[in-house]
Amino acid sequence: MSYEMNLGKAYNDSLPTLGNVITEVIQFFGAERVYGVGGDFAANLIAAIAPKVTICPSSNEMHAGFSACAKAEIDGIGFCLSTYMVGSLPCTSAAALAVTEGLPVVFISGAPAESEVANLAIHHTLHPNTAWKTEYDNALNTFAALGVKVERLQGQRAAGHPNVAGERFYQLVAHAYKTKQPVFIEVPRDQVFQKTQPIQLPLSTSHICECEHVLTGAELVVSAIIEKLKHAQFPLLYLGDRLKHNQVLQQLLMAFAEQFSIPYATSWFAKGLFDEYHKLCLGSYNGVFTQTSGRHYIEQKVDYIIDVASSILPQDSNIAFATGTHKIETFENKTLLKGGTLLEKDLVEIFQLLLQRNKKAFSFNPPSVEPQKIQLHHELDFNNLASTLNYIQAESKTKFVYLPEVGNSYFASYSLKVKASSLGRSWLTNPWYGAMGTALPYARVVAQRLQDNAHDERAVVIIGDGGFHFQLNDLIHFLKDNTDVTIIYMRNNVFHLGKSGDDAIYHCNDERFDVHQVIKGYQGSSTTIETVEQFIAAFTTTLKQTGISLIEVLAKPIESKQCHEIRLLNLYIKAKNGQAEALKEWQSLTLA
Ligand SMILES: Cc1ncc(C[n+]2csc(CCOP(=O)(O)OP(=O)(O)O)c2C)c(N)n1
Repeated sequence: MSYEMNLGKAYNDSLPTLGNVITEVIQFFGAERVYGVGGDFAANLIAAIAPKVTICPSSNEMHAGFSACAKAEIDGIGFCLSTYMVGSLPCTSAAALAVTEGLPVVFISGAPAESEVANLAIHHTLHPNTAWKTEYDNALNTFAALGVKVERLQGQRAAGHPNVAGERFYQLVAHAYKTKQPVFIEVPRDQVFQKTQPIQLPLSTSHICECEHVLTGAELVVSAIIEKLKHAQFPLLYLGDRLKHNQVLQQLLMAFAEQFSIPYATSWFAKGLFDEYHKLCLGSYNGVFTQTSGRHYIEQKVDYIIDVASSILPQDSNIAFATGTHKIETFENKTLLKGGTLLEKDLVEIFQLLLQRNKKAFSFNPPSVEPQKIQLHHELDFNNLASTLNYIQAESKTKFVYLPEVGNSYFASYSLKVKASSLGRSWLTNPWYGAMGTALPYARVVAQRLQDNAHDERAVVIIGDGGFHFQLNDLIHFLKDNTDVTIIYMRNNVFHLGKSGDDAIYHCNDERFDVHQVIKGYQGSSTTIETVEQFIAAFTTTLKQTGISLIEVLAKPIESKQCHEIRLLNLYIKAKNGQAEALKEWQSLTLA
């Protein structure tokens, strides 16, 4: 039976193809770029999507996945396109990152045509030659095992009835958007140009969860907070990373802080979401690891804390590595507003009411900030990298968007003081999952977005040599995209963070390696520096350069050159292991 005979000609004429719907849904969610790698099972998808949405090729599928994660971080949703199995399986690393960091990333994979799924073994499937049956679902099962919602779209089942694939695609993407979790969708290649039921998209993404906020009791919660504020003198807003996708809530929080002069601090994982130069900002707090001037105020003065959108389950690195020094974690007079509902509608309601109902304003005197001290003739290393960059950022009109890579660079970056950028983020990594290999795929996306925004802002990657060599194939994309990036290459010739012993496995580089030849190949500029003064000059020069600029810093993998955060962590581990000297020093640091 034809569609026409079943549902009428007019309806039949209105049917889009699945490829049309997929493209429209991607556009509806605001993704003007998708990251991916092609392949025969993805060819129809590419043909359908590419005329309207740019599909940026990545160096490999894992990097495409990481770039889609970065896109989700800065723009609220990311799409990654790959071919069947051989392409989708390398994305599992990025999918695991997205699960952990709470990122709505849609992994779309081409798949065999429905008519191909039978008894013939298909290339790219997992199939030893001794197999006695075909297996098509390994990728679906693998993503499902990570806790990801998965589905293979299906074609027409009843003759004359158009398929439901387009509607399913929308619902899966909406699920990712609402829950801030990745989804994995396989699209049989023969379905891309088939007709599917037409869908009417909501007016905008903000209409998606309209009827789904069913929690009640906000008035009562607000009364309790107002009562606590009445008795407080030095309240604090402590802001967690679940805020990262919710600009409405971010704006409400800033309005609340400003209207009543209540200072705020972020958790480590929420670093970079708010302007750390704002007069109410006490920086990013993490117990003994905090170096900002706000620490003393938080630990000595604050008498009431509203803890907003931090993790439900305590996360070791975000609570001062469970050293017991995170004063906010153990603070008694605190209201916890974790936010449980879709798009944090419960928190939005609470802060809307608080803005209306609270009457008490406070007078906040920001703690005095000592001018950044730098020693121009000292060697530059991890111990003074952050303070030197802070010195440059304070003076510079250009706003830096930092992309620290996991390794010593990641830890050193917590002492950076960041300015607000047009991205709404000025410090971007995967702080909780902690995967090495993401900084360049992330920086590529950031650099593209900064180019679109055309403000005076710069992507700044801070990366060890091990980390750099994980992913330098992604440098080609900066050249192709004509985007600008400054890379601080902290070269110590070893995988230093976590190094225990001197086995061959820790040696990630070779003394003879000439990074300048590599950068030259990508038409970039590079230099090697030794002192703080040379670094400042070199870094400032990169801000005027286009394309890739790299500064090679000859870092020494020795204790005295490590950043404050790592030295403290090592001291804590030694103290825990019972070393008397370390124990004494640790106690003197934490008993204050
Ligand atoms: C994908 C992945 N593999 C391994 C690790 C473990 N790891 C964390 S830091 C690190 C070494 C980093 O070395 P490098 O990039 O040279 O920076 P450095 O610590 O020397 O500054 C390793 C192997 C990880 N976090 N992620």
